[in-house]
Amino acid sequence: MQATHEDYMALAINNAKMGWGLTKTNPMVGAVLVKDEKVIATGFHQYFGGPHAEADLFSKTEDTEGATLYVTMEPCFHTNKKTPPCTPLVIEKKIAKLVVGMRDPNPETTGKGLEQIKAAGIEVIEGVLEKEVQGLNPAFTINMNEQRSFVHLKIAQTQDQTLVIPERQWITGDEVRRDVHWMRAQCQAIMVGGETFRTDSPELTVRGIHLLENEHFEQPRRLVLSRTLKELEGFEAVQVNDWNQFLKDLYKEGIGSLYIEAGPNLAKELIENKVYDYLSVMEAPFKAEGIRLDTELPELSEIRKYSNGDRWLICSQA
Ligand code: AOF
Ligand code: ZN
Repeated sequence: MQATHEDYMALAINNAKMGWGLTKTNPMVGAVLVKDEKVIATGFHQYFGGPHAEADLFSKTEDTEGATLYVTMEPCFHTNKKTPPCTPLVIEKKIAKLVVGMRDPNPETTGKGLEQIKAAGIEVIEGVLEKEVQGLNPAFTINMNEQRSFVHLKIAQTQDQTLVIPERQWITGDEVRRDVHWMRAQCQAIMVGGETFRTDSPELTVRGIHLLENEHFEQPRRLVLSRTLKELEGFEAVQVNDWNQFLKDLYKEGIGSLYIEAGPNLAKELIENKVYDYLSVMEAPFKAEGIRLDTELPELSEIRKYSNGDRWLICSQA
């Protein structure tokens, strides 16, 4: 059976994900080159400041004439940046067809890359697996459209919404903990409230995943929301009066994505004021006495299950 555009785009998405935790405020992008129904080469944006997916791919093959290039996102057009634009490169390689999942939300490129590629006589197909491709980089899209940091809010709870069990730091099991470290790695800053900081003494570092061995990986900044704490070795105490302004300021400092691990008070404030773009509720399969979340969870869009009975309840605002 012949592979479809969707099949190759799915492969490009898998390639894009290899840049997880390494592209920082740049999007994860993957590419696949196909000729005579064979995959000739693949590529991805490997790290912030490094070659783009297209440049990575074309560095691996000369056999490009007449081929079809699949890229998760429109090739970049603008030049005032760290690496050369991909649009002229794509044209120079004499491919016959370009298939993209989405346009680049960066207004410096949006639509312009595709226009120039079409003008060069290359057939362009857009919107293949668009929803999946959009899901790769929700933070980048928010950054571009709203010039603010994206917020991934995480809470951990029991089935009866207890967020704090006395004398116990982790509510959920090892598999969730590993995923939490991958989530932390995806952000440029991790935040907790002062209360959680005092009771849990969290390290707020990425640990125990192989990404740490990559020379391009950098630990996120560690922020503690507190009006009283001041000197904190390795942590930054921050105060927030206006969340929207705070997120804009963070973005200016190079934080495209903020991961907030909230306790009961902070979670209530953020949920009730809708200060999150993506909410992950990590839920353990039991009930317990302790401090509960004193507000309703928003409607959930997806539920994933772990082998020990833990569940990952996801709510996306977008
Ligand atoms: C692509 N392919 O793999 C990526 C793209 O500073 P630079 O040179 O790394 O450029 C960053 C911009 O390039 C980013 O804002 C976005 O518009 C685009 N990202 N484009 O063709 C890629 N990562
Ligand atoms: Zn590019």
